[in-house]
Amino acid sequence: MQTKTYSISGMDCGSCAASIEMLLQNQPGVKSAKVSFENKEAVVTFDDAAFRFPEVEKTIKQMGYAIAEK
Ligand SMILES: [Cu+2]
Repeated sequence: MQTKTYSISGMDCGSCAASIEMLLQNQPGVKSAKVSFENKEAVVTFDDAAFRFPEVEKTIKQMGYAIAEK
């Protein structure tokens, strides 16, 4: 299990943050996810064996946002 902070771009309100947070929480291997609109970042705790960052990145891009490793 590990926790990483990612930067998120493209959010323009708190509900953007809430929808990204929900999406992250539903990804394979994710134990918890917290997205902050103010800080433009996401803190994600996940199981390395199951978490697939490239997939997550693709899904978030399809929603109109971008996520990047810090
Ligand atoms: Cu929004």
